[in-house]
Amino acid sequence: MWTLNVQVMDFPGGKVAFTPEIQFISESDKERVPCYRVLDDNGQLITNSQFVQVSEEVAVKIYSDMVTLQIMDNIFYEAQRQGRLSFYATAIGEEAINIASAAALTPQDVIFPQYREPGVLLWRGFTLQEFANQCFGNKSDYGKGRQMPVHYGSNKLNYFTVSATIATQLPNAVGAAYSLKMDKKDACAVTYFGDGGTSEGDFHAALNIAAVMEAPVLFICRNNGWAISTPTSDQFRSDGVVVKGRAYGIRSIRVDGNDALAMYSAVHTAREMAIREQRPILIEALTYRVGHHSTSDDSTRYRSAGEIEWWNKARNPLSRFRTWIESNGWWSDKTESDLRSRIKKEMLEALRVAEKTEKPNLQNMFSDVYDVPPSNLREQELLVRQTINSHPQDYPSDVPL
Ligand SMILES: Cc1ncc(C[n+]2csc(CCOP(=O)(O)OP(=O)(O)O)c2C)c(N)n1
Ligand SMILES: [Mg+2]
Repeated sequence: MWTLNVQVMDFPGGKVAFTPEIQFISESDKERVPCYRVLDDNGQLITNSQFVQVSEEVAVKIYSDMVTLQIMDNIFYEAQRQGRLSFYATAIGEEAINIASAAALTPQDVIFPQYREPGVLLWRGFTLQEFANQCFGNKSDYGKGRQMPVHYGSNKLNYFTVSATIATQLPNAVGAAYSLKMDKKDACAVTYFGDGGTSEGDFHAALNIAAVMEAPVLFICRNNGWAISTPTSDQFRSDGVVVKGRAYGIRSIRVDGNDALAMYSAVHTAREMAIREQRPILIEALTYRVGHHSTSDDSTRYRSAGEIEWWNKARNPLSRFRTWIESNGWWSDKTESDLRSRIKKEMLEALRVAEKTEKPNLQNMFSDVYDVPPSNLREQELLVRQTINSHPQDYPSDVPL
């Protein structure tokens, strides 16, 4: 406890009381910030929990989209293992964060994603065919095959294209939020990032400028315990991410990211506050990356298979939410098996179509940045064409020249 002197220093930043004690602010509170949840591990509603009611229609769509995302991930992952895709990253274990947060937003809210939130696009209506086209980089891919798989984007769905450079989307989101503020729009910007992203300077710069400019932006951190092989204990010494909000003057909440109902309620409430009060909000969603970081990683090299399995079984976001919708009479074994077989069929068909669709013309590698291509780009294009001509066997035959 501080002994405060009534005397104050009238400092440019406001009035500050004096104290005669040498007392440092503690590096941590005695107790960790609690985690908001609505459903317990078994999917039972916790008595007296506060939550935003969801209609049957929304609840069923949340669950169906979580299942769809899981099936899409499993099929794309296997396709990569068969050598049909160059790369893939699953969102397994993080389906509730993906889908329930998206459900709490409106289509006018502008999304600035990392790479593990394809569920937000799925919720907004991106089709399995559109996902497959991007992963195969074919001529129907909006990115014209210029990005790695899972780097989706959609103008129509207000979803900025994924950028692989960690945390660069955060300052962009604040700029977009400030623009929405100036235009007095009934919308906010929403940016997603991982625990690893909080170690980037961009995270801190973005939080600070958002607070100062009172920008309506939601910072949604998926704290899944790992940044590739780096555990959070090597990432920060604070009580996770949630406490960093206060240092920048940002209202913050910690949520059980595997509880779809809690995620929905927290994001819904945060969105209303962000727009009504014109302020940023930080949400730390605690979860676990059940999949490998990507297909370039084998996570059993740095964590036990037992730990992964425990999270997959005991903390599964799908089974928890399913128990709740079933208890409301909104779901059954029959709807589950119908949905799974329909989505699996649709996914395999989307994969088949995307794979046999022609690739974008080689020329697209050099266009769209400059009105008139500079000489170095023209030289590079010439060099590529000459090399292909002299070594045609080393280049894919399905890329039109
Ligand atoms: C600026 C930058 N540094 C390093 C990398 C390499 N990298 C790709 S993903 C990743 C880990 C990110 O972890 P986190 O933000 O926790 O997200 P998660 O993969 O857990 O969803 C790193 C270090 C990168 N893409 N960009
Ligand atoms: Mg992480």
